[in-house]
Amino acid sequence: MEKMLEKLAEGKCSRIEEAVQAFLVDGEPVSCQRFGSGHINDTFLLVCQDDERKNKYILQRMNNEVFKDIKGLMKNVSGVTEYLRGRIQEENGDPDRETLTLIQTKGGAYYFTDSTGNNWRMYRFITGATTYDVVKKPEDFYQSAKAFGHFQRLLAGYPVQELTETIPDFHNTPVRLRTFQKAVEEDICHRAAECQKEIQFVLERADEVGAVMNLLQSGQMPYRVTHNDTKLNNIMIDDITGEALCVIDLDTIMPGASVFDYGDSIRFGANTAEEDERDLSKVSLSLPLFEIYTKGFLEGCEGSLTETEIAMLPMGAKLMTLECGIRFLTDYLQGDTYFKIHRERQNLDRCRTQFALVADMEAKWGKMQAIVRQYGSQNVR
Ligand code: ADP
Ligand code: GN1
Ligand code: MG
Repeated sequence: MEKMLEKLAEGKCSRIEEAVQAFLVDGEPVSCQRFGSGHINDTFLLVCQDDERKNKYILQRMNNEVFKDIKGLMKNVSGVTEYLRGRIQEENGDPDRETLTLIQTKGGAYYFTDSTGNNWRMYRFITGATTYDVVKKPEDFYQSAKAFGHFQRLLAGYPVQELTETIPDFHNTPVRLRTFQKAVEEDICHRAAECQKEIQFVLERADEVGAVMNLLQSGQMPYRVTHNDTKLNNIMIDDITGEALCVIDLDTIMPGASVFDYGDSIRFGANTAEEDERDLSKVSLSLPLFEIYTKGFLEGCEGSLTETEIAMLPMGAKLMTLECGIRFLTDYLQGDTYFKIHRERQNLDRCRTQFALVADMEAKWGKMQAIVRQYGSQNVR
């Protein structure tokens, strides 16, 4: 075990051994490997052996740069998972598999700060379920849509005032635009010259970025408890039943617009290419996937969305995609300090796929609206 941990420490995750020792696990740690493909946290699969079986855990080093208030963040995660546990029990579900279970530290806390200031948490590993980076079966995407819609319903009664805003202005697209404009002006890495086309693409759409925030701020659209990071790989699909089992990655649960959750799923899952695809001819909005997600999300919301929210779904998809592209480009201009990269220019490639997708949505705008109208008319409150 010690050798294994030393090796991991070399793989630039220092103090992992301290973290493993800090939590109340069943058995002796036998392996610990990097896991998943998230852009923000460092995730490991930890296996511990006791007399009878191997017990699996997810160990995560939270990103201190991205999350400035870890205490508030973990209060959100523990509060929300506890609340969901109760709601799932009321619906005769299995809370051990249908929501995340935090493992406490030996001192009875939900997270551990190591001697260098890194913050760690641990979850019970959910077995018999998988997260997908691309839509392999349309049915999976449909299931994820129902589950994200239902997730919003489950949390409708959560005391919003208890939620910490873990990343202020997370989906405030006008604020994202201003940050981007500042990054272009400052151009600290001298990268703006090679991104002129992309910068222009954003500026041409500057008038549209406030469409959702204006409705929220004027009270024409309700604030709801939203997940805010509804990528397909943030939902676990049961390997046997094929149903969406558990919504994970709860770091960004905050008050927001329902269309944020809908839109971010479309951005990631209804794209015919991967998020960092370099061949832009592969990027497009799949209308069949758009349709299936729209159907599932509205079903999951069980008639709770207002007419305005439904009418704004296409705009939510477009703005979440544009905003994400703006964020990737901003990070590229600022020297790749926010999103993890695994190769040069990956953030620029990611930005380009997002903008190609926005352009394709604009070309398919009428069709997107017709699909939303078709399913929305059956679901309006
Ligand atoms: P990030 O914020 O970096 O995206 P996530 O919380 O989404 O981190 O975790 C990364 C990956 O780890 C997920 O996509 C999923 O595959 C896996 N994962 C996270 N939590 C669990 C869990 N409790 N059980 C099984 N797998 C998990
Ligand atoms: C990040 O953590 P992960 O990989 O699920 C990011 C999202 C972006 C996404 C783009 C906290 O999500 O906002 O949409 O990358 N999360 C945070 O893939 O910034
Ligand atoms: Mg994730």
